[in-house]
Amino acid sequence: MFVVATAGHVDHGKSTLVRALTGMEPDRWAEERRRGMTIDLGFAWTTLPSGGTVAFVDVPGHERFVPNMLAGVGPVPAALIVVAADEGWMPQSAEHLAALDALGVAYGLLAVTRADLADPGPATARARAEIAETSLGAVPAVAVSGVTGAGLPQLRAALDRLAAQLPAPVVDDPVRLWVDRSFTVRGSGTVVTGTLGAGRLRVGDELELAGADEPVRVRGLHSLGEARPEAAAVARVAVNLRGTPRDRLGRGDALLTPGRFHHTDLVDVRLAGDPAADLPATLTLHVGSAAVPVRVRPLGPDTVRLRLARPLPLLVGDRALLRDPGRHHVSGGVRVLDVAPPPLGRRGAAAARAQVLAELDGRPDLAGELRRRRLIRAAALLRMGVPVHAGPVQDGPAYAEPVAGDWLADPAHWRRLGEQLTEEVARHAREHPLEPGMPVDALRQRLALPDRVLVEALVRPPLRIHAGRVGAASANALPEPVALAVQRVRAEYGDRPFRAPEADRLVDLGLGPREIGAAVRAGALLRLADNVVLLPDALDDAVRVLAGLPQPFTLSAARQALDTTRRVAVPLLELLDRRGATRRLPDDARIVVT
Ligand SMILES: Nc1nc2c(ncn2[C@@H]2O[C@H](COP(=O)(O)OP(=O)(O)OP(=O)(O)O)[C@@H](O)[C@H]2O)c(=O)[nH]1
Ligand SMILES: [Mg+2]
Repeated sequence: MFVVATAGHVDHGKSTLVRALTGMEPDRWAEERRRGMTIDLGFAWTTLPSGGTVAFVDVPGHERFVPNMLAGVGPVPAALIVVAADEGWMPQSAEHLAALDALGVAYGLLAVTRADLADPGPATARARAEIAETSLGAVPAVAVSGVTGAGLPQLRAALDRLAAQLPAPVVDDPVRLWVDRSFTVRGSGTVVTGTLGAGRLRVGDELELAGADEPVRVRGLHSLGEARPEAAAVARVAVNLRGTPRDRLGRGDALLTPGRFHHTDLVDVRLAGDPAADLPATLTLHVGSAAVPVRVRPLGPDTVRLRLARPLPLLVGDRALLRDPGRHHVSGGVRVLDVAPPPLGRRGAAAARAQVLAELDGRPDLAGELRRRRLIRAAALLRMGVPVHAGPVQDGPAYAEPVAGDWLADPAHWRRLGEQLTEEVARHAREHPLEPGMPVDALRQRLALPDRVLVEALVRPPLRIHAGRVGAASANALPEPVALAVQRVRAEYGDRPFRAPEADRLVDLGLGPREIGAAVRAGALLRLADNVVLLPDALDDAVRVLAGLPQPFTLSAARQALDTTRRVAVPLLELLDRRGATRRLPDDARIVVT
């Protein structure tokens, strides 16, 4: 199937032509038929001589309904421009053409209608000249009459040729179905329709709906009036949604492949059309079937920042259109450069941003995104429309290896972070010589990293992570003052290993609780109780001495054999009990366990 939208001034015969081609009535509303004027979008389809199907989105020509027209052409890549032979080029001929040009529509046909009423020559020449100046370029023209049927076979043949020119749709792409209609079907519930430009929909699919917490589920699918289990782009589709109230969605909403679109209310864009300086402060942004008021902030000569009145699922590279509804003026097309732009807080930020934007062209670029964002999750980039695993990407790596989890990093930034981490750890060691390294979370904050897995990934030998801290792999090495104090303990108590320094002696040696903790963690001292420390080899020595006693032995016998005091002997024996080296009997005597 291919989908084509009509375009052209009011009463130039668009709907008459669609009716003549398809035998279907594009004007759905009684009011439209009564007034002989299209108000909202109409839909009809027919089979072409080749056997292919063309579906029409028939748009209104009246100037009041240009927003409806834009909702119809937004998602459609081809246009049938209709000009009446007897009236020729008119204001909405021009406005519709400007809209197609702004959206970058590159495929089209000119039908000069009402050729039974006037010579189609002049209207054809003028229209072709106007169209040639736009993204559509030189288009074939067919003179027709919707009343006599003259020219219709030629028009069908021309539609077939147009269909053959269109690029093949990407059916593997994520779905972004811009809703152009929503209604309720008795017994089925909510149904929305739209033009599926890429991707594939299946009954049972879960889709994302902006602003809804829960995914919505496809209960049924129709295309060309028939129920189908699946529909692949390009197609006109009607989607029946399970359990989604009708008032939850309407024109301008989009049904999305979950996790693939970034909802944004702030975008930086490049203008094709009026210069940034000439734009009013507020305009309407039209993209897909959506129309959203925006505030415009000029940045560079052809770049602006748009603040949207409500978020839209936009991707880098999207084309949209800015229009001034008051003046009936299409300001021009825009190309989305950034869907998650940085805030412009400090002085000079806007000018700096303009420079960055001057380098961007709306083509998703992995290396450039990493350079600018420095650190970002792959999933977040994907949601902006930047392929993270697909290649080839121009001038950059086609694939980026995550540095941790699904975090991607600019290589130069990652190297700098690694250096910064080493410096922070060294500084911490200088300022807190007794601590066994810097806590991972403190490092995460110092380096302003969003996730602690990034800190962990940055730690390289000789640094290591131990017990939630980052320190030198030789973190067991004691700070110098503590090492000296331990040496003095060893010198003084080496020959009477079961004598523990008294509390005031510990103070003299400079061994406070923190220093003792450091020495114990380093394995340089053994703590039996508060302020009761021995050299670490004392345990094995004690077992040897106690094994030489008649078994079982009492506390007092042990104390004497070890040549120590109760202050040491009681906790020492308890420690040996806990380690299974001695066992305490019911009468409080002990034996050495061999
Ligand atoms: N003689 C003649 N009349 C035509 C032809 N095409 C359309 N008309 C008449 O022109 C009038 C407008 O036709 P529509 O098809 O409603 O025009 P439209 O472009 O769809 O108008 P809007 O949707 O309101 O923009 C109707 O009265 C048609 O009967 C044609 O080829 N020949
Ligand atoms: Mg019409």
